[in-house]
Amino acid sequence: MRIDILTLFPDIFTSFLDGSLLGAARIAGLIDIRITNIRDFADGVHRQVDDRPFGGGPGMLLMPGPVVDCVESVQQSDPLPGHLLMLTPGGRRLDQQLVEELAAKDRLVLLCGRYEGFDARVRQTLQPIEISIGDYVLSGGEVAAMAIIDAVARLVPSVLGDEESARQDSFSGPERLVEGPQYTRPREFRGLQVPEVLLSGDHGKIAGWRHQQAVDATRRRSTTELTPATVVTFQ
Ligand code: 6GU
Repeated sequence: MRIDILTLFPDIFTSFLDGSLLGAARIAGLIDIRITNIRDFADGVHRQVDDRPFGGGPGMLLMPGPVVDCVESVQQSDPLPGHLLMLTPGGRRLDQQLVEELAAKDRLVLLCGRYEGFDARVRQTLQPIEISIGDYVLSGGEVAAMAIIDAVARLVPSVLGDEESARQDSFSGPERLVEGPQYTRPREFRGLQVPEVLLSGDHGKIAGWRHQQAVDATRRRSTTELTPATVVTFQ
């Protein structure tokens, strides 16, 4: 799979892309990730990429020229055109279903915005797939791009090394359940015991227990609120 990242802040990605999982996947040739600085496509001595919105309003918008030129140049750098993803809070919300769809593609082009967003003609010209990672505001698309790349890469065959671990992850499988509790040694920690069933060796029973735990965890998850009672104090 090839992934292009188009950004005004390429440095943000360096340690992320060289890190353990992605670094190894890139060295092994499983994923080809390339970064392009949108500012390289700006004109003039100032290499301006942003300007104030017509009609007034806060902040600065990304100008269409550098962004569209950058996308066209990156797309044309490979005979296989990529699915163009524009990272913006108004886009389709990322979930594991969308991650699976993206992981099935051979090439993705991730366009990161900054400032208050893109000039609307970027969308009109490029017709990207707009993606958001949740209903909150980030300062730019870079953190969202990293979330997408991380989630997609672990579904690319051989990246994890253990395909079974991706299948067992939260939100995988038809029910999209979160994972229930898991335990390792020691068998007892501060008086807390590992559930007997996990030590039983009965794989059918263990699978049934885990499924029920996942159903319970999925139901509990959506109702947790921040209250004074959720602050844990230590003695
Ligand atoms: Cl993709 N971009 C920005 N700026 N904020 C976001 C987002 C993206 N997804 C959620 N919030």
